[in-house]
Formats: sequence, C-alpha cells, structure tokens
Amino acid sequence: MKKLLSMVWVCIMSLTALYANASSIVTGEDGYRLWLKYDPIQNQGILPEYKKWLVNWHVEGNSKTSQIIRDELDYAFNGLLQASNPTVLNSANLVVATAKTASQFLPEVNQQLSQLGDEGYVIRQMRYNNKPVVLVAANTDIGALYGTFALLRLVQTESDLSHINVATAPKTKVRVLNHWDNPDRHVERGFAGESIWDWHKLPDYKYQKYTDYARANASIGINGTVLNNVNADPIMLTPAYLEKVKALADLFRPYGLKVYLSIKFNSPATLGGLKNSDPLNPDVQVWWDKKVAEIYQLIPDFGGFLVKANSEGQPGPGDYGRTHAQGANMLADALKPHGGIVMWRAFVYANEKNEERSKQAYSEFKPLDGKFRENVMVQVKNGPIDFQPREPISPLFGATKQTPMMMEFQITMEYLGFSTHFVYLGPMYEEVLKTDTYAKGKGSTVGKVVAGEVYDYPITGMAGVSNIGSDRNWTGHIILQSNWYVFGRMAWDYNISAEQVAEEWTRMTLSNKPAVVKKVTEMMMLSHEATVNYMTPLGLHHIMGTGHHYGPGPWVDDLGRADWNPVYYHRAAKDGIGFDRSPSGVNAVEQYFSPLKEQLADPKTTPEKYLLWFHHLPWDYKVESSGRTLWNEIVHRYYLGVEQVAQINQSWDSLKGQIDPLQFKQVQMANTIHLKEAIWWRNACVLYFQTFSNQPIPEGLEKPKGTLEAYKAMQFPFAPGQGE
Ligand code: GCV
Repeated sequence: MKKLLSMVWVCIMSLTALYANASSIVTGEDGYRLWLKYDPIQNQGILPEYKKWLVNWHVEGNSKTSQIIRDELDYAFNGLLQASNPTVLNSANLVVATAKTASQFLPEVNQQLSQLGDEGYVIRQMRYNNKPVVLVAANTDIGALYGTFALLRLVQTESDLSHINVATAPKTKVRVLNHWDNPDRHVERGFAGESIWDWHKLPDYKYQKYTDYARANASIGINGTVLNNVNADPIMLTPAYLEKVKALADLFRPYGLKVYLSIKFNSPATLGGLKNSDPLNPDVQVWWDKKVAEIYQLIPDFGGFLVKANSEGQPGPGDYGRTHAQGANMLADALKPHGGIVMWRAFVYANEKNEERSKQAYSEFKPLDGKFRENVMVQVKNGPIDFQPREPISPLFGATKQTPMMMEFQITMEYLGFSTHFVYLGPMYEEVLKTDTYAKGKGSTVGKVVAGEVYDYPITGMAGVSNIGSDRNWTGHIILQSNWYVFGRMAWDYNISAEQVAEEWTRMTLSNKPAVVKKVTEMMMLSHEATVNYMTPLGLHHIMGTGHHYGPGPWVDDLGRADWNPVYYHRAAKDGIGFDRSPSGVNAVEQYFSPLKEQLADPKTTPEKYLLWFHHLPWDYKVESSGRTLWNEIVHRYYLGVEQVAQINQSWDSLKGQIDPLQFKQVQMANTIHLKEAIWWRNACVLYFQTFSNQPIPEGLEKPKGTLEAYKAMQFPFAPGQGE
C-alpha cells in the first residue's frame, strides 16, 4: 500500500513538473529570423524536385559577397532541404555566376544580362551536359546575391522551378531605409525598442544584428541606409562618429548596402566654427568640400546626404535668404567628385507663408525645377501633409520634368497605431504608386514618375522611414515585419501587387499551409482599410493626439500653430465637416494635372476615400455609394472599422495550433490592444463629431461607451517615439 501511495505521489509530481514545463517554457519562433527562416520544407510533393535541382551547388567568385552567397546557400539548404553540397562547377546543379561563366551554360544569358545593369539578375533552369541545372546569373556579385535571395524566396514559397525563367532589374536606383535614430538611441517615431545602432560601443563592438540587418535588406533589394534622424545631430559628422559610421559601412558593403547620413545644415557654424552656414559663402563650401573628402577617405562608397532644411525648426538655406536649390547644390557640389548624392526633403511648411499647408511643398519646389544639380533628388512624402493613414498623392509627383522626385513612404507606424495595430501597408503603397498623375497624359502613374519613366531622371529613388528597433522581433510586432518587406519589394518593382507580396511574406514567415496563407493574406489585405475606417474615414486626417500622435484627438485646438491642430483639418461645424480644398476653398486641387484636378474639384467625382480631404460638406450630404447621409456614413465607417478589426482578430485566433506558438501569441496579444484602441478611436471620434452634427447614432449600432469628457482627459506623457 505504501509502495502504491508513493507511486501515485511520483506520478502526481512528474505530471505537475510536466505541466509546469509546458506552461512556463515555450520555445518557438521569436521573430528574430524575419522572413529568412529556412525551416525544413514539409511539402513532399515538391521536395524531391528541389533536391534534384539545388543540393549540389557552386558559387563562382572570390569576393566577400561571393562568400556571403555561399554561406547563405549552405545555411538555407541545410535548413530547407536538410542537405547541402557545395561542389565544383561541373558537378553542380545550381550555379551562381557572373556573365562570363554563366554564358558557358547558356549563351543567350549575355544578351539578357546586357539589359539588367549592375543589380539585376537572371534565374533560369535548363539541362546541361545531360543533367538539370538552375542558373543564377548577374553582371556583378551584388546582382548574384540578389538573384540568390530571389531563388531562395522561390524555394521558401514552394514555387515550381521546373520552368523558371526570371530576368529582373530594379526600377528605382536608390532604395533606402531612413532611420530616424538619434545618437542616444532614442528613435523618433520608433515603436520597436531603441535604435539598433549602439553608437557608444561602435566602432569596435559590432552586433550580429548588424549583419542580419544587412542580410535582410539585401534579401529584398534595399541598397542603402540613412543611419540617423533627419532631425540630425551634428555630432554624426565629427571624426569619432565617422569612425563608427565607417565600421557599419564596412560591414554592410558586401551586402550591397551603402550608408548615408542626415546632416544638420548649420554644421559649418556649429561644428566648424564658421561665422555662418550660408550656402553662398565660399568658406562654407570649402568646409563641406573638406568634410565630404574626410568622409570618403574613410568610406569610399559613401552614399551621400539626406537633408531636412527649414522645416519644423531645422536650419536651412532659407535662414540666409537662399533657396532650397542653392542649399542642395552646395552639398551636391561637394559630393559630386566622389559619386555621392543629395536627398533633399520636400517636407517643408511654414506659418509665415500664409498658404495652406498641403500646398506649400509644391509652391516651394515646383518653381525650382531645373535648378538642382544632377546628383540631387527631392524626397517627397507620398501625400501632401504627413504620413496620414490615407492621403491623396502629393501633387509634386509629375510636376517636375527635370528634378527627380524621390518617394518617401513611412514604414514605421507614427499615425497608424504604433506597433500594436495589425496593419499591412502594402495596399497603401500600391494605391499611391498606381495613382495616375496624368503628368504626361493617362497612365503617368506615381510609380512611373518615381522610376523615371515619365521624365527621364538621371537618378531615381524610394525611401522608407524604418520601423526597426532593438526589439528581438525587430519591428515590435511580427506582422509589421511585412511592411519592411513590402517596401523593399515595391522599391525594386513598383508594379508588384500588395497581395502577391502579402502571400509570399506569409509563406516565408508564418506558414506554407494553403489555408493559413489564404487566411493571413486576407487579413493583411483588409487591415489598412480597417484602420482608415476606425481612424480617419472618408478623407479625414490629422486628428491624432498631440505630439505623440497616439490615439484620437480631434478636439485639439490650442497648439501654437493653426496647422498643428486637428480642428484645422477636419473643420467640423454645425454646417458640416471636411476641408474645402476645391476652387471654392483653398484650391489645392489646382496643383494637380487635368483631369485629376477637375475630378477632385467636385465632390460628386472625388473618390469617396478622399471626400473630406477636398470638400466641406453638409451633414445630410448624400454619399453616393451607400445612399446614406454623410453623418450616417461617417459613423457607419467608424463602426465598420472596429468590426473589421474584430474579424481580423477572430481569423487570427482560428490559426491557433497552425502556426508557431510564439508568433501566434505575440500577435494575439497585440490584437487585444488593437481592438481596444479601435473601439477607443471610434467612440471618441463619433462622440466628438456628434456634438456638431447633433444627430443620433444610426439605428442598429450600439451607443458609444464612455463620455467625450473622459476621452478628452486621457493623457499619455510616456507614449513611445516622441520627437523633441
Ligand atoms: C522626423 C512629422 C513627424 C516628425 C518628423 C517629421 C519629418 O512631423 O511627427 O517626428 O520628424 O514628420 O518627417 O521630418
């Protein structure tokens, strides 16, 4: 009996231990590996095929990049195929090579490669010497690296390789991340921990994360990184910091990733002790010439400068009565002999201008067309205001025949729910890139303008304000990794669809199971529209909380400048809501080309998604698509947004057990916050706008909980990512 009791006791104890283990230790995917997971392929239908084509591989070349390709293939195939056999050229079934060797396998590859420049690549399958061969060919080792990652993407997404025939080159030349990272590691508008750059420990201490950052960027074709905030600290140009920048540049070089710096325009005075930083002062030019030479001494392939000037308190050429072109050209002249470029931001607006904010960038830069040096691009945010959940395109796209307009997208989620809202930005980027500017007639889309296909720009580019931080999962939320990913994919090719990218990202990051892929892709494709609905439906904009931009604040009316206040933007009043930017108002529509300008001038032809951006309309205005009154439609959209978030959450919950438990849990926890905050947005906005419409919540919709006073009283002094 005693023995039996002790056996029962042992059983209970071990069960308890087991249970304890199961609940307190969860192993799994913490997100660090991003989309480069390379877990074993489960699909037995395709695995034998891959093994036939890929296991015996050969990479030509002796450069660091060639070695990186070898390391990546070995690591990837050992994971994906559980087998990897580096071998000599003649025994290989996968050959990664530059043009000369590649043409031994396939003579016509030379012809293809001659169209593909320094970064393009070809992936072809064929039979050679009676055996199957996949050829990855490029003109340069960096092209071969991009081709290798593209091949791995095909394998990770379980694509059919038997007829593979890919030939691609990037449509924009400069594809850069912009880090708004400060030297103290605070990231302005960053929601994923602190900056990944540990400036204090550089140049000697180089985290593995730096290398993985370069790998990840190379895998999606990003070829540059601006390391520091556009609200720049001049310390970045001091010798000690340039040594740190050099350490990163050396590490990133074999991945094709150039470094760039944001500069403070008045550095000649503050760092160099000059009397001023006037771009027409010859001493100032000499100072920049010398500083630039010093940088290139350390970093021979340094990319150039990004500049925020005369905007939000930053110094600039305007301080000396000079134009943006004069400021940019001075820097361009210093960089030109070394092959560097200037990315000069168009995000400028000033109170003194007495012009409506959405019009100012165009007014400032359009007259300067033709005045910039050939190595300058003007970097313009996708919309005319500031990274709102949805904006119409900036009228600058297409407006300058000679000055390249470089796209600036925000990847980080400043106005989009920080890092807890499940928002895939692919559909938003696609919407912008596919919008027709009509600059040179129908079909002059923003994508084409940016790629230099409408006007033949000497350089082209796309920038994405990074969402990367020190968080283990890089972006604070697994799903938000997809925004980094889709930015890279669209910067390479503005034609690629958001849906295709969502699907491939899901396959690489979460699962290849068809049901999971379908569900997650659907959630991702719905998520941006959902966010617009519960935050800023029908063209509302800039109604976020003050400073941190966290949560709703449509009531804010007491900030120093009129155009910092939400009330300036929504203009809700007894007679209606919306900003009249039509010819009867501030006439912002005049900055667009015909027929877009006429379309936007009339509420009847303005796409509903931009209705209140361009028009002030009465509460009982009839909304075409639904037949509802404007008030009812606004409320309806706020409610719809919340429903859509609930739907996304439900879909996610249904994936339990089908994807990695850690990934599942991280997203699920964020989803809980997301739903709470979507409801908060809806209730606060509906209650506030109701004070003007004086109309009831439409029948069938529950009354918003809480009081407007309580929503107004909410304070978030420690919300992350704030500016200075
Ligand atoms: C880096 C907005 C943001 C600022 C940002 C600025 C810009 O105003 O709130 O944090 O500053 O845009 O793009 O320069």
